[in-house]
Amino acid sequence: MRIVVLAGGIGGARFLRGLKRAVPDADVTVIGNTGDDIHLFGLKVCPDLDTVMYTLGGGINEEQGWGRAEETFHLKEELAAYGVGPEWFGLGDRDFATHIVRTQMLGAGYPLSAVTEALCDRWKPGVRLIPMTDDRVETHVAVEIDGERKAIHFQEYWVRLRASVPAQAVVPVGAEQAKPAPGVLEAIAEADVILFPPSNPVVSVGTILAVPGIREAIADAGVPVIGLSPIVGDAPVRGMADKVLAAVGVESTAAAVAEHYGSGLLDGWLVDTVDAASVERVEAAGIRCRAVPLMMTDVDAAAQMAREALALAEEVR
Ligand code: GDP
Ligand code: FO1
Ligand code: CA
Repeated sequence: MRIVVLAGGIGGARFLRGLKRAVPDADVTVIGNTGDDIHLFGLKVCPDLDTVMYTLGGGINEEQGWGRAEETFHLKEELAAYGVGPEWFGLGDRDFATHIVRTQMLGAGYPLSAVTEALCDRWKPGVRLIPMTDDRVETHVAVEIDGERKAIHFQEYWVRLRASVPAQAVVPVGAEQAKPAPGVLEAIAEADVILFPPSNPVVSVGTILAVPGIREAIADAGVPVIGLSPIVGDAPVRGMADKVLAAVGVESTAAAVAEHYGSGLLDGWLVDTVDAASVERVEAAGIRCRAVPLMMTDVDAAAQMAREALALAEEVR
């Protein structure tokens, strides 16, 4: 079975680990979000690609959900001693090596997709991980600070400000001109099923869908497209997805997120059992819906979610 998954960072990565356990023989292609990417200290950092790569490759800091296990921060401390920041972004020593290798390869002329493949040669994530595009896309968030409206990098909004000010708009800068990376449209066209894991609908899945051609390819693939809600009990399970959902005028409920994707894209949607009352509303929007446990408390729980998603795919096929 060929499965395509559109993934952000932590939510996507933990779901993928479950999917691999549920269907070890499946051929899984992951289209990764690169809108969170940031240049720091002259290095290109790709948080969501790395989160997927480290999580599936066994190198992730489990508690944190991002960054490397057994990490140290000597380099960051030395940079800070020179007054070189930003101090608010925690790049560890082990993680730095990934960004150095990536930046070196990009500088030598390799596209990000080829670089990602090379990094995965080490981590062996067991999936084919492709960035959504080789072109530069950077998510910016419009905020008002001290009466002044400005656009800041998504990481500054998320990590430095902890989404503490309202997001007035979320803009994937460069997306309109971006082309899907090699293999993205082919994987979608050849998929037997397409999954939206419980990733952020705006700044993860939404950014991937903003690359011209990807949304259309999914809608035209003619195979079941099944999503899992990242919103449980009217709030994100972790993070601040409610803040960016508000920016696009979507309430933080499992049903509203399904309607936001819409029946033109989604064939099926899983909500958590605590949101069972919203099944009717989602089905009224033309999307088949089931309520099942959606908390990824461990890999087995995530695997069971993957099985439910694949079962729903068979129901709508
Ligand atoms: P990020 O890039 O690290 O923010 O990760 P993603 O975009 O892939 O996923 C973020 C989303 O995952 C958040 O909106 C969370 O609500 C959601 N999430 C995290 N853990 C769980 C879980 O156990 N169950 C569900 N249903 N959603 C989760
Ligand atoms: N998230 C944080 O909340 N604080 C950090 O200092 C931080 C550093 C960081 C470094 C590398 C990396 O790959 C990810 C990192 N993240 C950090 C997570 C990540 O930037 C965000 O959680 C996601 O991009 C939000 O979607
Ligand atoms: Ca992310």
